[in-house]
Amino acid sequence: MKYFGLLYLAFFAAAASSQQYTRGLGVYPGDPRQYDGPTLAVDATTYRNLALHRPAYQSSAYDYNLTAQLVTDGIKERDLPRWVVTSTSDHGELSKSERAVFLDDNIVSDVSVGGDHPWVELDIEGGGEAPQIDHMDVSLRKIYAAPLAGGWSIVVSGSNDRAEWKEVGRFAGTSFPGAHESGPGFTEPIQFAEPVSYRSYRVEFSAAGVATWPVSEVALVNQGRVVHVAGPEIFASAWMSAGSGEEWVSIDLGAVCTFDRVGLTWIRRAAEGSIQVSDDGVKWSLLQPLSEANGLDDDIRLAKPARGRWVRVLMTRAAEGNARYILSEVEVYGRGGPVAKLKVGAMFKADGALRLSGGKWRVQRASLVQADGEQLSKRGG
Ligand SMILES: [Ca+2]
Repeated sequence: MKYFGLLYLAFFAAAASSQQYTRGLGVYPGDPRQYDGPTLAVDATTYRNLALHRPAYQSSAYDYNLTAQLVTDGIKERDLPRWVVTSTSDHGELSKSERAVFLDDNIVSDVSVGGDHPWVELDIEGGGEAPQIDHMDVSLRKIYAAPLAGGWSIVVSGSNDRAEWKEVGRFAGTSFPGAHESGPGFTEPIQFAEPVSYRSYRVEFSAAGVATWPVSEVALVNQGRVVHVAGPEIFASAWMSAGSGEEWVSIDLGAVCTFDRVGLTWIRRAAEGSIQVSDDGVKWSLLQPLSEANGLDDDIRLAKPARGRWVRVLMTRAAEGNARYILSEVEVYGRGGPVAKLKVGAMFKADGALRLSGGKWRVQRASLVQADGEQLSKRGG
């Protein structure tokens, strides 16, 4: 029996070492004859924007929304995006991974603050008017404390300059709810005396004898509806760096291409930098320095056509103090690079059914689609 087991193991090991677990990244894993999706083929003749929809990479990004992939999505924006800064009385400004901890609609994730009258703060930065708010729901993880002699309170203040604060609402309680109930925490509603639209809100906690306040959510509300100021609900098609020193965005064109024009659509430009080219995305050579113009559109015509697979925008100095770079689109005009070849013909079945496993259709951001659903679902539409 032991001998048989060894033999079996040896056979299994040999079979496993010859088994093909994957055909490679991006390769259809099933029978190629059943594949109805588009295939990529190099187009060496058409003069076009070679960067459109190609993968883009970054030295850093301020948050998980303003990322490099947005510089090749074909959407050019002019308006300053909106972003948030959050901080607490004892941690200071929160890092990228913690920034949305009390703005993420998740009452399980929290940040703890302690000390005398600790607070959490959110600042709405960037473009657009600050939204109107008339109510705030403040959620805390469970606090186990005996009924408090002096009670406890939450005070919400607003500010537009983070120097002068004005109280907009408060909650006062005598004990902490939920100590004997299930669930991770509790929420206290704070109705404001009147609607306000501040850029910053500070939520301060106080009670004698409570050392730690686990703050899990601060929900801004207007007329009964939650107002999101961060996260995926706030979309702007631009990349914003985390820092303002040396930063870069690079694009993989997919194959060695020839190009003679690079377009940059800035929202907040670099004062100094360059366009670089590479065959491997590692070793870069200078194509042309960025212009010293003040405008937000750079239309860079190269003195002679460049060849390479990778293009990089290197930023070395910010235009204004330590402001982060914001770039909405990078276009690289030339010839070469892969394009998607559609497998047309299999789209409609004889009974009129629309097959989404092949044919001339694609997934697009809703803002780029002009036609309505009825038009889109028609044959040849
Ligand atoms: Ca864009």
